[in-house]
Amino acid sequence: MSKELFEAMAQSIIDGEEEDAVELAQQAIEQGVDPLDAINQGFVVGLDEVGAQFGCGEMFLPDLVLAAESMKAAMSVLEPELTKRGAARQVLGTVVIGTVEGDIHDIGKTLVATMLSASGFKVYDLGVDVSLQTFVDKASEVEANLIGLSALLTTTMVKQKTLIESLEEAGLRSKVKVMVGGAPVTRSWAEEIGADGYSEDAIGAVSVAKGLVGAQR
Ligand code: B12
Repeated sequence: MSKELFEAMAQSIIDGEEEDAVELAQQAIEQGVDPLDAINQGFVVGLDEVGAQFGCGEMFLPDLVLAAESMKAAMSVLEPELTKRGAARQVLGTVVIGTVEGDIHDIGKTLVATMLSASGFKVYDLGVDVSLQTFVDKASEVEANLIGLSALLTTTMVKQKTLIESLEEAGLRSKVKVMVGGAPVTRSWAEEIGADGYSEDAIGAVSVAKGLVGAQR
């Protein structure tokens, strides 16, 4: 049952059919499907397929845009559900998160932010194309325990490294932990740039964040 639903979800993203995506997301909630399963086993599968076809020249930018819009429409239905499921917890820590400058991909970053928030973190989501100074200033202003940096392009990953250097220069490196992620980001990159944490997905991000602030996993 869910398998067919997940396949239809993936297809709605591949076809860029926003209305179908919304309807399928609503169906998932009505049928009691875990919203995170709907995201990861349904919609993201379609987005990955679109990304792969774009990468080898079989789909083009308008296809990518339509797929992303459909994905965001589905997320707008599923995210409140994710938040509801994790509501009313003690505050585990404060996180400032955003997509680094030069990069406007926000679907994965927003999912990580939602999951952190649903798991009990106070989250300041700075959005996309965020300047390094904005991260540093906000982290300082809200006395963040953690900064989360998302980068989806090989050309913008390097900003994660620069941010860590900026924190060092500002004398803040010992006060705030840095967690990095995004499709091209790997554990070895995270280690190379001196990040404190890395995760390849949103569930992992929550457990890494808990570990970094010393909360129970
Ligand atoms: C959707 C999409 C777009 C949409 C973005 C819409 C939006 N609002 O986000 C649009 C159409 C705008 C777009 C634009 C571009 N894109 Co694009 N895009 C994608 C696509 C298909 C999916 C990305 C996505 O949302 N995935 C789903 C989410 C859930 O996954 P995720 O982002 O990886 O996030 C997960 C993890 O990485 C992790 N994570 C993410 N952030 C963080 C942060 C922390 C702290 C942690 C711990 C974890 C974590 O957890 C998340 C949840 O599980 C990818 C291909 C792909 N499969 O990745 C290409 C892709 C990233 N794009 C690509 C390119 C080239 C571009 C453009 C340059 C195209 C162009 N010629 O203009 C522009 C760049 C614009 C810019 N300056 O940023 C390339 C990048 C190639 C490279 N090596 O750098 C890719 C890989 C496609 C490809 N195969 O060529 N894109």
